[in-house]
Amino acid sequence: MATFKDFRNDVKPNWCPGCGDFSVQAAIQRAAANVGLVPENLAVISGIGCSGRISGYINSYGFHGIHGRALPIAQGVKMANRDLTVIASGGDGDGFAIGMGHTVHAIRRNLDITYIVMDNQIYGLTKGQTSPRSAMGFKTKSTPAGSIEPAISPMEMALTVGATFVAQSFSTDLKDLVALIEAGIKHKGFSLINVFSPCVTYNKVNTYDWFKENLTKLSDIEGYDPSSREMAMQTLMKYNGLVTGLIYQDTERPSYQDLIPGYSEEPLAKADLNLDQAHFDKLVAEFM
Ligand SMILES: Cc1ncc(C[n+]2csc(CCOP(=O)(O)OP(=O)(O)O)c2C)c(N)n1
Ligand code: SF4
Repeated sequence: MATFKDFRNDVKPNWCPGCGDFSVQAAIQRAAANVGLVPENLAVISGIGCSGRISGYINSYGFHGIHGRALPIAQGVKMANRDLTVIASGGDGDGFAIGMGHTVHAIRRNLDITYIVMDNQIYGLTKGQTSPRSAMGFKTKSTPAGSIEPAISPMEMALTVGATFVAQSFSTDLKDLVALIEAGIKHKGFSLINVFSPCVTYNKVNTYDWFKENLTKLSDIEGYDPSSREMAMQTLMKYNGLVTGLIYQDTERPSYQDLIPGYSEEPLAKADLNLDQAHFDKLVAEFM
């Protein structure tokens, strides 16, 4: 059986000391081992950003894609090889700005993959511009007088577009984060896990202390029921999205792959795709 050490490689992360993304990397490695995966069964697909580098720091199959495009690639990987556990990952800019269209449709499509967003409320890699997760009034080089746009609420967005698994965590809550990633991997459908992962270099507002002061654990809210979409939405609105834990899970809805007529049990990646000459000629003739 693999341990989290088997998911380590020799690449030294070049994140700034103290960046929240270190814990997310460790959490993915631990969760993968805890659910019984081996590196050959896991694919980590990422977009572009500091957070996007994560796919290079985990010993598994990996693909460092292009900005905002982790999800189309991850869905393609899962469709071609349903035997792989697929984790897509990236920053809040990657998933909720340039990649938002993909995020919305991947959520409602409900393919069996786990999407982990490292949400630092800023663009880290490009040296600190406002992201769609930055609060109104947030000052950066791109909004020197303060942002005049309200922040997007990704958890509420996910609930409105038909999500079947919505969770949120804080990078220092390693135990909770590992448990949520495990639950996301086991969920039969699309799981979205938004992780508050502070950028210590450029975001001087949403710091570790700020999150500690402002986050509420759902496990501390009496009677919270993650099977109730209504309660999930009300709670998110009440706490301005600043809750951690399993927000919502629908265990009934089948995944995309379970619904496609004729979708083969045999992964496309393992199928013999060679065409003999007669079939090839027939195909060409059809298009002539
Ligand atoms: C098509 C495209 N547009 C813009 C960029 C520039 N760019 C690279 S990363 C990034 C945003 C990074 O922020 P985020 O996704 O939140 O990740 P972080 O670096 O904060 O982890 C941008 C705008 C790019 N690489 N490609
Ligand atoms: S710039 Fe921010 S997000 Fe990027 S590695 Fe440094 S602390 Fe992390």
